[in-house]
Amino acid sequence: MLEEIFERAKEAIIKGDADTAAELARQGLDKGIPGIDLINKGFIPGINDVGDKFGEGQLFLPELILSATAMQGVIDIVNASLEIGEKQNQGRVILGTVEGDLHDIGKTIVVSLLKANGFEVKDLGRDVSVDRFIEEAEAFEADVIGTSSLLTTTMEIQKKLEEKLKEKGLKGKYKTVIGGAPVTQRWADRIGADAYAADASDGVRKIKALLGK
Ligand code: B1M
Repeated sequence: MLEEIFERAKEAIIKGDADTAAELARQGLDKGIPGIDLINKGFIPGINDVGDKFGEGQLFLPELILSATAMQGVIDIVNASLEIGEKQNQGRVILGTVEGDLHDIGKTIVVSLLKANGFEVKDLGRDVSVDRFIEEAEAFEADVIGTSSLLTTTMEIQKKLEEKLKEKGLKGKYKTVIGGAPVTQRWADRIGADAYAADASDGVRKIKALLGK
């Protein structure tokens, strides 16, 4: 039964069928399937398949946009189902997608899961400049700056953030966590980020570890 819902969820995203995807998300939640499982095991494999086909030239931008829209609808439904964690003192995190990058589906999942785990989170949205990350971190008195990058060309901004933090003598003040499909532990080591997170659950785990929780 579970496998069937995951498979249908994947297919709905591949077809860019927003209504069916939303219906499956609601059905899955009603049946007690954890939202994060629905996303990780059903909808993400769908959007990854679309991404692969787009990369291979088998799908084109209009189809990619339809699938992305269906995915966004599902994320809104699942995020709304995640309750804000009771303990609100886990730490303060600002999170955004880096400058030049408009991909925000994954970043938004990370924001919701952090909130569900009792973090205070400021979502800076997408296309966020290095200067803005730093200004917002200062104003929010953040413990952690999280950046998401989905394009190989925009990963460079994560490096620039590390450089700017060093330049301003702020490197130790904020822990930095990086994520996004092309991002790796190797990249984190290379640029001197404090942690790399492969997915939203890993993000929560890594941020807790960085803050000694
Ligand atoms: Co675009 N896109 N896209 N796209 N898109 C990719 C990234 C691409 C790999 C597709 C491909 O060619 N195979 C490719 C990049 C190639 C490269 O860089 N080498 C690509 C391209 C080329 C483009 C455009 C240039 C296309 C064009 O216009 N010709 C354009 C760029 C626009 C821009 O940003 N300036 C573009 C546009 C779009 C849409 C707008 C249509 C749409 C985005 C809609 C939106 O986000 N609002 C879109 C989509 C949907 C994708 C794919 C198919 C799916 C991305 C996604 O949402 N994944 C993507 C292919 C792929 O990644 N497989 C692709 C699901 C999401 C849950 O995963 O974001 O990885 P992800 O997040 C995960 C983890 O990475 C991690 O946790 C999340 C949850 O598990 N994570 C973090 C992410 N951030 C984190 C931060 C953390 C911790 C964990 O802490 C700080």
